[in-house]
Amino acid sequence: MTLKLCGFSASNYYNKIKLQLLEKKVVFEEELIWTGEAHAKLIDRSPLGKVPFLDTPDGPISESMACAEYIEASYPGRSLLPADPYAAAKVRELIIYSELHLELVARQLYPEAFFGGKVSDGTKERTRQLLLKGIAGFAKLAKFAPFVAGPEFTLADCAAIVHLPLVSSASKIIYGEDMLAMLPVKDYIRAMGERATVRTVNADRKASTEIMLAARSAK
Ligand SMILES: N[C@@H](CCC(=O)N[C@@H](CS)C(=O)NCC(=O)O)C(=O)O
Repeated sequence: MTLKLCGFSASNYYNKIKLQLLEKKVVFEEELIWTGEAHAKLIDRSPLGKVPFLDTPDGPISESMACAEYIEASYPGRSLLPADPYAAAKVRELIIYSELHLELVARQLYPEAFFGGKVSDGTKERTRQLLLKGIAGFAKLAKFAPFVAGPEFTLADCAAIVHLPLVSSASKIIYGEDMLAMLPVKDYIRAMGERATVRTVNADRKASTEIMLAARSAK
């Protein structure tokens, strides 16, 4: 059975795994599943109803970090995690910072920033404080030399490439200021955007985002 990546290409977490698979040249299929889809299609395979999830010969795996670790262990070819335990821990640390302390925090702003909704002033202020803290921490760890964890492309890049632009644009839209502007994120994203794998992910993301926004406005 061919490994199957399930979800939709507008999702940053889906794209983190898609980028990993493309970079490693793993043969995989994609199954288009929107969140909120029929119970059996989604919840039975991803109990919190989130994407991405993988369909593997052994069964489904949800949560992108668990998916990423499974892929690294099952398809050793080109490793996106350093062999050295400390270096590998530093890659995992960066992923946690970019997700738990940046993206997940900025996500509070998405309803207003991207989907025409409204976010309360209280949420905006609390989110701003958490982002200031998260970004200061991330800034201490991120190398951008030229990759986010140092001289090699790693799983931390798969995460940074998909998450950082969302944090930048959400903060710009809501606070009138790109809160990542003091980091070389723009140059990094531009350079990463030249990789064939990132071009593929971005092209699919744009097409999927248009479909998602059209479906939302038709509701
Ligand atoms: N911690 C999860 C986050 C995944 C996530 O939030 N996915 C979004 C799409 S980008 C989703 O499925 N949202 C629907 C929901 O939360 O119900 C992971 O790493 O896989």
